[in-house]
Amino acid sequence: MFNLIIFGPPGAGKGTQAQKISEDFNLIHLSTGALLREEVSQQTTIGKQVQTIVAGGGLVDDNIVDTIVKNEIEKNGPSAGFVFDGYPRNINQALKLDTLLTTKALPLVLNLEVNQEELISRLKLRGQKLGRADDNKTTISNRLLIYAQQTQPLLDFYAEKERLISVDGQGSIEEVFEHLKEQILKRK
Ligand code: B4P
Repeated sequence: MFNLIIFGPPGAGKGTQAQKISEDFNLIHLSTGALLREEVSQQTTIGKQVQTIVAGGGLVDDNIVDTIVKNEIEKNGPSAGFVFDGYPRNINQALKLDTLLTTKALPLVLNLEVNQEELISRLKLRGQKLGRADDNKTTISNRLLIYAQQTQPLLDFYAEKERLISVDGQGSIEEVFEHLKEQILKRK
């Protein structure tokens, strides 16, 4: 079994593509954003703790997110392969993930490249359609800024380890998926 990280700024299509990849390659889709939103909607102890941060587009504390990911990996047993979506988002999380996967193949990183105008327009559209608390103008700017400061530097981290593949994320959902699939099959 193998592992993948789907990487990119907010609105790049991570969740969309991770879903399709997980179905096609029989991997488990692990979205930290979705898991955090679930904690919030259930109003668990963690959910109450993180709801303001998630709604404002800030990064949730590493210990909370790392624990959620660790639990999901353990829950699914040693033979499961994952598509990590939205994780890691900073260098500490990236180092943590590699330690959590010591007995598994270290994930290849698929980076979706999408220009800023397109990102903003996709997120605004989703805000209008689904009403997600963090898809509004102010929060979108905050998320893009945090991405640039804390998450984007991981591209160098993975490139140095020769684990990074960048793909144009600007075609249709199907076109982007075909490009990703081609890259995965080359390395599988
Ligand atoms: P996420 O859920 O990861 O939010 P996201 O970055 O917006 O990605 P998402 O997967 O939802 O959107 P996508 O690009 O697929 O995180 C939410 C929040 O949770 C964070 O702000 C943070 O507070 C917290 N969090 C999560 N992980 C964390 C971590 N590791 N550490 C700390 N905090 C964490 O899609 C966007 C839109 O584009 C969709 O509407 C989609 O339909 C559309 N789209 C996709 N592909 C398209 C295409 N090819 N063409 C046109 N539209 C497309």
